[in-house]
Amino acid sequence: MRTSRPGGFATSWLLVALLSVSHVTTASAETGYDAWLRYAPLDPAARDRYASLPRQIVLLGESPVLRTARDEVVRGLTSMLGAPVTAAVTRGRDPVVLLGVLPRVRDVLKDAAIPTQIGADGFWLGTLATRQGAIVVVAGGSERGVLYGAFALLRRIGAHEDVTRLNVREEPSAPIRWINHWDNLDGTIERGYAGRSIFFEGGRVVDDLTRVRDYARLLASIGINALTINNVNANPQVLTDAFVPQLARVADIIRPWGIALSISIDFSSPRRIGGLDIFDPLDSRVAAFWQDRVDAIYRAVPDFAGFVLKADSEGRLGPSAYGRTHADAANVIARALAPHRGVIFYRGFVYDHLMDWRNPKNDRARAASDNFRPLDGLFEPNVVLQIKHGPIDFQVREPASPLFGALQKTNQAIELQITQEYLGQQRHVCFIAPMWKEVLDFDMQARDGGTPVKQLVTGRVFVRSLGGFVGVSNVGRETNWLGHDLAMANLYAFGRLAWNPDTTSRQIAEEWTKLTFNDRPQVVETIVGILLDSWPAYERYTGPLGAGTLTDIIGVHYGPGIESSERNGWGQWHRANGTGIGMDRTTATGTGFVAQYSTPVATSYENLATTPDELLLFFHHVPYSHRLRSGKTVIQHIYDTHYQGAEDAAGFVTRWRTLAGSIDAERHASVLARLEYQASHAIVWRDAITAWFRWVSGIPDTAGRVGNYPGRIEAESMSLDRFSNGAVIPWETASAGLAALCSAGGTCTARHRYQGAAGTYDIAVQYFDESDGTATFTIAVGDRQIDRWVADAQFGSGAPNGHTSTRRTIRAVRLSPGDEIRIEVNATAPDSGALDYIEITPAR
Ligand code: GCV
Repeated sequence: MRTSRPGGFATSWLLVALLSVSHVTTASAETGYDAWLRYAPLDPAARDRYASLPRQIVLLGESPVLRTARDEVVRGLTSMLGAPVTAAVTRGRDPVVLLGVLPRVRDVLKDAAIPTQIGADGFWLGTLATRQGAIVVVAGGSERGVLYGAFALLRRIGAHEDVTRLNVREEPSAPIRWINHWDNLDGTIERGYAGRSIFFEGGRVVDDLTRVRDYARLLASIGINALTINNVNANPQVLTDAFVPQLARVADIIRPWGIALSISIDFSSPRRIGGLDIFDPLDSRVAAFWQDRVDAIYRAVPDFAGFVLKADSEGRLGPSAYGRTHADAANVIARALAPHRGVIFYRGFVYDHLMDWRNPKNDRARAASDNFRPLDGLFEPNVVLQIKHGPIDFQVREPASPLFGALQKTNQAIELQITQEYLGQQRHVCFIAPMWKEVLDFDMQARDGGTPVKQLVTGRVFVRSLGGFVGVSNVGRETNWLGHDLAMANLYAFGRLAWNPDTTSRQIAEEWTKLTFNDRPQVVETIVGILLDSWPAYERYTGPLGAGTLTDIIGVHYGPGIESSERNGWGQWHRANGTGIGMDRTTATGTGFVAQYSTPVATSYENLATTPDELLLFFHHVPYSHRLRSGKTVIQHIYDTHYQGAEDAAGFVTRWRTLAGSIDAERHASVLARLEYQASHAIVWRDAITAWFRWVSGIPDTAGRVGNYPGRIEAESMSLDRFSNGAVIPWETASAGLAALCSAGGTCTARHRYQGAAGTYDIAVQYFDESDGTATFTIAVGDRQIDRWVADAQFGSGAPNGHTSTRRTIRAVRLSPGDEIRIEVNATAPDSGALDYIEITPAR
């Protein structure tokens, strides 16, 4: 503890003038909108611990960011302490919370034990004894630092930590802590799963930017300092004179939160909106175009942060159109930005999506290093290479991209995906921090002495001044931002890891849970437990041993679709065939990808014996009989983990149920609904993958589960009226590959005469909830209707398949031999109201 000498120091402040800033707390339903910034009123016991906390907030200096910091402290303390906290312009006899940038604070508190230096965006929180009592100081290395310090103070109180003896100095790990959005100007979001864009609608920035302001507040609280608001598959209109004033509106809203605006650009803009017939980066007219557009933006947005550019990737035009390099492309724009201190993020996600899949030497994983390693040292100082964390594309498990270790003279930032494109799209809980940590902590051995990815991307290893973290967030207009309340832990984790990548996943999960829900031990233990178990569970029932997420990779990337990755140019191949599975990426016999790592890392991945099991199939093609370290064969591992994963998902429901009454009813119910859905979709994954591998390998499950489903009655074997049997594509996503389709519309009926023992059963109805219409399902036992529901969810597909396969379970149904179970489906075309099976199991 460091406090000032007893007796305190002299102060010339006499007057206390209360400003109008004060906040009144009102109780409201928990919607998730405030996320971790709820500032829930402390219970009386906790409140007593903060009795000595000053109730007056004094701000040194004046600016939008500083005012934001002060107002946030007023708001947070008022709400948590349940007593008025006020902003004062000067200090009187009472203790205060004092906020300001370091030089101002040191000026005022002469002789106090305050650090002499704080890095940019850093802060110091201290408690100092003065003649007026203990004051709390929030000193920032910059105005942003003051804001971050304010949030840090509130976070500590929100988590019920002691603030009576503060002496904490924090600095962010890196200057780049950016969020990207893949929002389109028409209001849609590419890979967004929580409604339409909060930024755009109908080709324009939305009129009401309230949500943007509130989002900026959330981001500021976790240290984010720039926001790219439009899709990397960019619309060139963002650069037009008509659009720039709209950008300025967004910039004005987020600026008080210390967040600078950025946009994604289209490399062919000179031709598409610039009146040129060319976009060659070495053409002087093209350079002039970029300078003109950049200058126009800075006139409207003086603190504009810069651009993000996706070029020569997935059909986007780039420098290859003119035989130029990525450095040529980045540099022409970088030079336009440099006078304004702007930066350009050039995406390392460049690959050929039309690759010849028949060539065993072809490998998408090689692309980033093949493209960019030769250019190291050729980029302007304000270019940052933005590199996805793995060499493919946000799969459930990938090794760290070798490019992190290969660039010594180029700024780099790691791109992490918060939106759960390949991780259950926020319908499944999947806390990604542990996955990110594995990559961040991975030692690339780029030179002696340990070079984990986190130190490479922050610029520490090769002494780069620019570096850091970019997160693809894609929040939408759903009230709780990401659709699933628990998914917000990922946004929070991104910011906390960008601030300090040494923080553990558990620390982040605990902190987030306390702030988002409450700090009752049972609540914290349960939610943290679910969060930490969620990525391993998701991995178990989706993609094994580094083979990738076995989803429909050319579609919506959601449900299972095992062969979709094969025999096409997208390069997400797992090469599963009748005898084995995995990509041979070795130097000796494979694509040579492993050689892109430093020698010690490459040596370990080159050899089967030293490759970790969890990445085995990323690096090697092995027979299904290959034995893992666990002693299990690969095929049995696939069967076992898929059953285990589905059980884990079912366990999340049970665990979450225990929280009834311990957290608010609103979020308890909404998360429960998502977890129940997840548990049922995990069964779809389990069955699809195990059935497919059973078929392709010809090797049975030693536990006898695969292909053997007690209590299951296939729809196509029921007595059908107006239904017709149809093949489901891919076949493994329907039980026995078939479903009963109600394609003609109207009411279709499926009947089954129950012949089992009398008793109480759960009846699961497996059906397909297509996005192209609605279907109403009614189930009856005899003349007793036991359930009715409308299938109108949006899973991004209008066909029966692994995305749309959905389960409804009717619990505790009395059945007697001879009972007729009848399902009626009323479908509106083109929805086919498809039914897969029912499953009758003893009631749980
Ligand atoms: C924005 C993947 C996604 C695309 C995304 C692309 C990218 O391929 O599926 O939707 O495009 O990555 O990161 O550019």
